Amino acid sequence: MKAGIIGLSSVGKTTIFNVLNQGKAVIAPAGSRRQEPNVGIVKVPDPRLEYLFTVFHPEKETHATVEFVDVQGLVRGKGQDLALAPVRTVDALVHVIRAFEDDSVPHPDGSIDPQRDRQNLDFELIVADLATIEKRMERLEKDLKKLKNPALEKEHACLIRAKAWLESEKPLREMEMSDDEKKLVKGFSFLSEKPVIYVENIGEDQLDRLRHPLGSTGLRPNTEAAVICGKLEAEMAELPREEMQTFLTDYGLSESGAERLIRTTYRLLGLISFFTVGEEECRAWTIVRGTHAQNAAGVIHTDLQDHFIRAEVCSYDDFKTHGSMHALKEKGLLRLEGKEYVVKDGDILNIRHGG
Ligand SMILES: Nc1nc2c(ncn2[C@@H]2O[C@H](COP(=O)(O)OP(=O)(O)O)[C@@H](O)[C@H]2O)c(=O)[nH]1
Ligand SMILES: [Mg+2]
Repeated sequence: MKAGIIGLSSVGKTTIFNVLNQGKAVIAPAGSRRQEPNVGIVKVPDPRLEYLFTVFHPEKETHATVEFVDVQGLVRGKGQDLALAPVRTVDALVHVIRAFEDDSVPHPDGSIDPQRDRQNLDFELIVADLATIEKRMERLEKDLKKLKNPALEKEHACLIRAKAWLESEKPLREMEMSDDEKKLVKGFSFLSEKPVIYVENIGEDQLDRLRHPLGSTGLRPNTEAAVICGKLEAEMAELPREEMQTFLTDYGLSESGAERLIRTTYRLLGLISFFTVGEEECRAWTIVRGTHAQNAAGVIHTDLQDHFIRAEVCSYDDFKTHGSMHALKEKGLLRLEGKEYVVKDGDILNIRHGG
């Protein structure tokens, strides 16, 4: 699962990408344009998994991951095809919006206005999608003149609806669609259809906003919001773990902005984790919410899916309360579930198979 970081230039995209990666992608000097996107695989922080490591002391500790892609800045109204191409393939957008004041970092529109920038970029996505639709409709209408084909007619009707929606300046992520339409639309990789996290990059003089997390009220469908201070996070990422903890506590925060952002992205993508445990490896596996046990087994190995018999399941909370698999078994809290069982976030699974 991949998330693409987008936004105007010099809003802090690469700074935030680096913080997420605890890595060192090149920060282009303000105003320059770099072509290749930075790509990073980021561990999803999970205190539950950390606890399991302390119980099992496994040889291998494996977190779930999300991939982040950092593309070059977008320029308003300049035909975004080039800049947006790497973003077509991502599953969600992380839209970084500048809220920090800093005279040494120029803003393309001359002033700091997060609301305006957010609307402008949303508008760019809508325009890019309209261009995609118009191109396809031209072709489609030619073909339909030659041959009446029910599949093409259906596509045409769907695109007409999507076009009208976009023309009313609404993103496709807010349009209700039938399953058929969803499938059709998927093939176009529309930008305004992707779920989005709006990330406000605040200045060090606005840190009190971190202590007032945004609720989900007022959020549009398929969106999340987060506040982060790129500069502070970059400084924090340099600190050893314990010092970082003290630092956070001093600010009255329970986790870093980077951790919060990664977890928010994971949630927005509709992802949850289940665990496998043992002395060899403790691991978090990623599945889409609603996945059945047999398919979840397939994420570990196709053999486990093919020869699936039962899943031995307990919840993380039960495990934590009782402290060992043995105790759970005695209490009857270790369940045997069939292939249709819907795996829950935090389930600990042991796949019984006949392979
Ligand atoms: N004052 C301040 N400067 C920042 C912050 N985040 C990024 N910058 C600076 O803004 C400039 C552009 O940052 P960069 O991450 O390259 O932006 P990008 O073009 O969106 O990738 C750099 O000089 C950063 O040091 C912040 O939170 N506060
Ligand atoms: Mg950059």
